[in-house]
Amino acid sequence: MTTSPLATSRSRSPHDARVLPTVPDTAQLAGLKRVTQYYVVTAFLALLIGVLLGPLQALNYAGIDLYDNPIVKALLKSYYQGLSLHGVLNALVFTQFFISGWMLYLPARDLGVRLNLRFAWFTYLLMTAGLLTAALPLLLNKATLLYTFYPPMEGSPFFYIGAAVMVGSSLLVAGQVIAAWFHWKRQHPGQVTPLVAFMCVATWMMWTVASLGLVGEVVLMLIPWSLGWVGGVDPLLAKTLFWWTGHAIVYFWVLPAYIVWYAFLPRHAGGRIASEPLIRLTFVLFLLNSTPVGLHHQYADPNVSNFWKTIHMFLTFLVAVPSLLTAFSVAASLEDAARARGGRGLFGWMLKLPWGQPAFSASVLAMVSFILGGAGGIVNASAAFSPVVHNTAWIPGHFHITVGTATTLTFMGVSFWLIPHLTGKRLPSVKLASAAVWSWFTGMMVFALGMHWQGLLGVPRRTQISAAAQDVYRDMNLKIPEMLTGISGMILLVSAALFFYVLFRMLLSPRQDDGELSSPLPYSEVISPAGETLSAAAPLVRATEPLLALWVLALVLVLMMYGPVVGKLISQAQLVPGWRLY
Ligand code: HAS
Ligand code: CU1
Repeated sequence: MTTSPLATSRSRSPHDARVLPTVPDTAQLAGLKRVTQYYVVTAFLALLIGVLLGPLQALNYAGIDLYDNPIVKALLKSYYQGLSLHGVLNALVFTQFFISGWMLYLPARDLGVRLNLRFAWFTYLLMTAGLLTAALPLLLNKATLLYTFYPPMEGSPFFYIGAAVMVGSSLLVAGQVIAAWFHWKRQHPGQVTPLVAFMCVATWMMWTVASLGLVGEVVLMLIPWSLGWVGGVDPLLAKTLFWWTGHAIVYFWVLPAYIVWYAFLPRHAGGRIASEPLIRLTFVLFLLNSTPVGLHHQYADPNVSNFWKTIHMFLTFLVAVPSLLTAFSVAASLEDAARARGGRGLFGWMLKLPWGQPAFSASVLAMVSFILGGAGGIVNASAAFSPVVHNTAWIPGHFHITVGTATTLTFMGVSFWLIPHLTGKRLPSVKLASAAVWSWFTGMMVFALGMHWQGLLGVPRRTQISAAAQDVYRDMNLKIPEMLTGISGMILLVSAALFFYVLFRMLLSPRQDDGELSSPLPYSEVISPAGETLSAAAPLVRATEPLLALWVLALVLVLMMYGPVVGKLISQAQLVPGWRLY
């Protein structure tokens, strides 16, 4: 444990929670809070629409086809249009808007820097314009491509342009945060970057490397092709570039939740962060290793050598390590909290945790779901198991307890204190918020059980099994998992109703104060802090501080692990024309 001389001279004990630097001025703070609020509320509006479409998919996997219902038919042309909207709004739009607000606000506060708010608003408006541009063809059934938009399925150019603008705007947020960090570094030579800012900057840096594949695919291939400027597209090359981004994007979704689990959850629990140096190591491992693993989505694809598939498989196992570090580190924080409240015994201490507090239970139940989601991920990544689960219902089972719970439930829990913090409004009902959290967790766990089970029995993903192919599944003994999946859809519908009721009641209630005192950022105390001056810091802190050099290393690693694969596909590209299927 290292305590910096600076910290001692301020007579802070190493256990103290971080004291936030003073805000440059009140207008800046109010403006920053407002733009953050816009990001967060837009995110939840997307989630609202996306989530309402979920029960249709759950009922489909229960053998009940609602897509023939006249009301549904008037709104959605097909199962695939519903599924495309559900996936794009929940997985791509909700996450990106929430994260862009969350990881703009946190580092700005943590570093105490002044941001160019005009630029922040410009980025928000650009992202929203991108969203609307992509949403229009989606709603008009001109981009029914599912959220992976694999060519040669072809959609309206507006969809691809909107998607590119959205991703581009997230990179502008990344740029603004990284530039603010550079500015802070210049003004604070020899100092250790504060933990929350460190986690945000590392995540944004990871995203800039990760997003290159998708940007390349959309800008160089899909937009010119959908505009008719080129006659065809190489599906395998496009898919490979997609998964360059597509795996790492899952860490872009989950690391902002890790920030909550590491930095704020201990405070909600009444405990302390275990070790800042360890957290910094975790984020650096994610920066380096999140991206060069995407071929684990393509074990079944031709013309990608087994050599590279195997390398990506081992790198995937390696990227589970920082998640395992997180599991043990955060569990230690929770145990610390529970024992401080008088908890006893090997497991009995868990009873002392504040399970009735929704901001706490949302994060911890999200983490519990992620134990199973992560274990399932390791199964997916194993080339030997992949043929059993790939393209089956197991996969949506996996991602509803990762992005659908680990990420989403954590963000829901954050909204219970972040909205009061940003707006000075109050959470209207702890009981209803708790009910929303526990029912979301229950619904998702039941959904995951039903879908993993169906997947193991061989039921394919992305299939309207309720309509066309029932006979094929007649002898499969699907009754119980189908029933579980259907019931879970109903539980989640009730849960969503509770959550959005609480959210909108909160947003529409009158402002009580400025939120700084009634709902401050819940910084936690630290058992083993990183210290404030680099020269006095532990070797692990000094090794993780040069994020710029580590960023370059991450880029080099990705080019090494993807260069030969993409190079070969480019040199052998076979352009095929597009199809419109639905
Ligand atoms: Fe995954 C497919 C492998 C993590 C999301 N994944 C997907 C898809 C999505 C997704 C959306 O290798 C579908 C894509 C599509 O449409 O085709 N995934 C992994 C692996 C991990 C992993 C190895 N996935 C995630 C995360 C996601 C996510 C995170 C979103 C946020 N995934 C795959 C593979 C596929 C795949 C293949 C392709 C499958 C195929 O065939 O198509 C790892 O990162 C997981 C590591 C995690 C752990 C768990 C750590 C546990 C923690 C919680 C601890 C809890 C505590 C609470 C402390 C090792 C941190 C204690 C409680 C108390 C009360 C004390
Ligand atoms: Cu992946």
